Amino acid sequence: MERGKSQALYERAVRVIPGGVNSPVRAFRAVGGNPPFIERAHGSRLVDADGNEYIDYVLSWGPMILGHTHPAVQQAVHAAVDNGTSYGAPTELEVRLAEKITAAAPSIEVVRLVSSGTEAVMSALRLARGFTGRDRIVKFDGCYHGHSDGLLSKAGSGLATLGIPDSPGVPEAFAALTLSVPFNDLEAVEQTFRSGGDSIAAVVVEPVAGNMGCVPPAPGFLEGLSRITREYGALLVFDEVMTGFRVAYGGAQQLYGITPDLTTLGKVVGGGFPLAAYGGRRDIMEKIAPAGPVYQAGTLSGNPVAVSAGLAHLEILAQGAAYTQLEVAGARLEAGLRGVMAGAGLPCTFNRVGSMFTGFFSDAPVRNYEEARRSDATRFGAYFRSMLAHGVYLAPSQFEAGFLSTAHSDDDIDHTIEAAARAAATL
Ligand code: KE4
Repeated sequence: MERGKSQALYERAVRVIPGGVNSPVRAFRAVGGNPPFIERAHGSRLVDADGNEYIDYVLSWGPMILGHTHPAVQQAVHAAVDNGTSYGAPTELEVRLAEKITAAAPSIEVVRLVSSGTEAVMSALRLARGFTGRDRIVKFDGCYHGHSDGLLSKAGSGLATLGIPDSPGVPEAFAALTLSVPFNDLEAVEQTFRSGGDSIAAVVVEPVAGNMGCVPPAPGFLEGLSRITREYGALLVFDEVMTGFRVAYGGAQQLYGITPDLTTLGKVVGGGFPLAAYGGRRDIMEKIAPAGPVYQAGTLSGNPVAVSAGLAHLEILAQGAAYTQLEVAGARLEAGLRGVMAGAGLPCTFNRVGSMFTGFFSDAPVRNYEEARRSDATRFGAYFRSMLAHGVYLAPSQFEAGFLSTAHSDDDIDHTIEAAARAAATL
């Protein structure tokens, strides 16, 4: 596979961009080699600067659920751009998207649009503290909620990928306000609340974890979080930046029948543009300025081009057929990959919820971060490099989720399974 142009671009990039990338996981540090520089994408495919084509299971880390350059999304964006790209003033488009979001997830009575998942979660937790008058937050080891200061302790995603336990630059005073406990461990949550529940503003959770690799909630886990937070007067915040409009049109809260107090959204809702959101109970959200005293703002919040892309995504996803198609494709991919690893005698635990998934090189269940860390990340690196060489672009970390889109064909999946068989023979 020719890689000369990507390599030359990488050597230029590292001189002017930290690590040559604008987000750490893109650097391939955990899997070895330097990343291909992508030039264009279409449907299920990426094409790099050297003309190599890949079946894309990263999909911009989740947003591109309809595949790249979906005609309806492209048309909506082109039309929006022709009307101007940013006004810094309210538009009908934002009202329409807010109405779609609140219709999709009944727990979201009022919603504020922002520009990134980090901003959505940071704002939701400031609101939870402002609403409850309490300071502490409970999160879960291996869950990642963006890079705001208080949330980088024992986080997943890039910190897990790079093996960074926490980040320098976060004042101890901030970190001390975040308590992190094992995912799927209700007893640990109970114990944390018993020892100080009246100072806890909120529990923030990825209802299906994606940032330690895909780890579904254990039966009763989410219900337990709802009970405990209610009992102690804390808020339950579902970080659905990854799962929102991904695992179901109404997100994980629809799939598991749980009503959080606040929800954050991102990725799919932005249709591939910098758009995210946070929302929830009206009595809580109306504490947000200018309706209330909790301040949050953003120059490009509700940007008309981004909102147009999000609306185009949701108009198609609301029809429902996409989720049936994604479940069938996910099951086909899972069965194929499980068969390959079993046939090669390789330990493999495969976690999947709909069209988000992770194959762990582990012979034990993966139900939390500690168990995820037992996976053979070195073997994953070799697998990743072999798959890439055979035109399959996986998430470049054992501790990330992969995604399918409605543009992935049966042939794409069959090619992926064949590539996995070739890779498995070398592991
Ligand atoms: P952003 O600020 O990257 O838009 O969203 C942060 C975020 C918040 N919550 C959840 C559940 C998330 O998964 C994310 C971002 N996810 C990572 C990938 N696991 C984005 C990829 C990256 O960091 O480059």
